[in-house]
Amino acid sequence: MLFSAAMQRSSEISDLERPNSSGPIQIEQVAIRLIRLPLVEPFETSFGSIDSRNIFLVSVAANGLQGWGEVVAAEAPLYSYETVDTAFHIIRDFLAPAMISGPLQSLAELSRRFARFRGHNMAKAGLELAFTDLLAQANQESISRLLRGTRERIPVGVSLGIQKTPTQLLERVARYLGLGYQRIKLKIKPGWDLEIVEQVRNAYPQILLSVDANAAYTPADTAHLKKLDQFDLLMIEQPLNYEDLLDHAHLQNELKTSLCLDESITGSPQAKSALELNSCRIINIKVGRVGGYSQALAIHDLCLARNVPVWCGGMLESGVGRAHNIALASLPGFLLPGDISASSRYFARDIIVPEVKVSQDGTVAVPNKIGLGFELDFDFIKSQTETIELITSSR
Ligand code: OSB
Ligand code: MG
Repeated sequence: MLFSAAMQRSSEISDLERPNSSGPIQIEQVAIRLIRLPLVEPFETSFGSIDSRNIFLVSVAANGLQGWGEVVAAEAPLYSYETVDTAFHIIRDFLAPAMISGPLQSLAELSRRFARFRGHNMAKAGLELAFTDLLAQANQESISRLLRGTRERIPVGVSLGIQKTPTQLLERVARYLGLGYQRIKLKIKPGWDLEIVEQVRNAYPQILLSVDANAAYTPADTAHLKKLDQFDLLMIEQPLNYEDLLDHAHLQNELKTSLCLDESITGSPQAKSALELNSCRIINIKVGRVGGYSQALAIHDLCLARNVPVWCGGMLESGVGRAHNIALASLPGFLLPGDISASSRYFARDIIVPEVKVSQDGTVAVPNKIGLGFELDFDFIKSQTETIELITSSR
């Protein structure tokens, strides 16, 4: 079944090359908007804690349509070297001028135009997402449909940050299981790992449980990490450094539990290397980390062809980024629950209407409306806006 899905996709792989059915699109304006959204509770990982999200929105305008995307960079270069400020600079000074420099025939043409600029995937992805929303609107279809998504509902999980006490963590696990979430992911770091995983596993012997270390361990911790094997985890996400594919391969060789890579996979060449080296058995796909839909689809297709399950990661996105993640996760290779939680898990109020809801069976509906499939709450966006910058074609 997986195989036939892969075959079916491979004939459609050139979809991104397919000229826009509505003809070439000349982007007239790129708008950058920074807004501040407080988190309902602080989110702590092995690299630090945040209590609000500086949300970076981009919109692109052409022929009376406006497409929206989100740049997932954080304020500090901890998860990635990119930051809100570097992405602002790269978009304003390089990517947006390239984007408006001439008409675009396809999404593939946009990603080729960006490819000569090295790195800065989150900045590139924001504009690719916005362009994809605009293309979907021009074609009068949903983003999921444009990407050849096959699912009407997607399974979801929740990522639980490091807490002050194990009791607080267990309270949150109970709360999200009660809301229907299909998988619990625990953030771990040295000192917050074996004991808390053991407590959660003992309380819930049957649930899908995984851990994410955000690169907090080294190969010297191999014996320690092997102790996680006893907890029947779905996966251990990114235990080692983001550049150490070889060390991950050695670790995977020592472990029963599947490794999943997040930070290490910055594009399809890295995914290919990781799979050839056996650095992991599962891949977390984030459009921001890999530079947009073109790379995300390439990784998806590569994994589907090799029977490697993928799932959609998250970056505490606002509704705009979340809507794009939902569209991506509707593709057939997304076999595991994504980090796509309800809006209310992150924010008291989201910037889209309706907000994203998780149903009691732990799934989220893939909208079939045109474009993003959600309305933007412009009044709320305006009230939270801290910075706006417009880049307009000079011709
Ligand atoms: O490593 O997956 C990660 C959030 C910010 C940065 C990195 C990660 C995360 C999460 C949360 O785990 C995922 C989400 O719910 O958006
Ligand atoms: Mg991760």
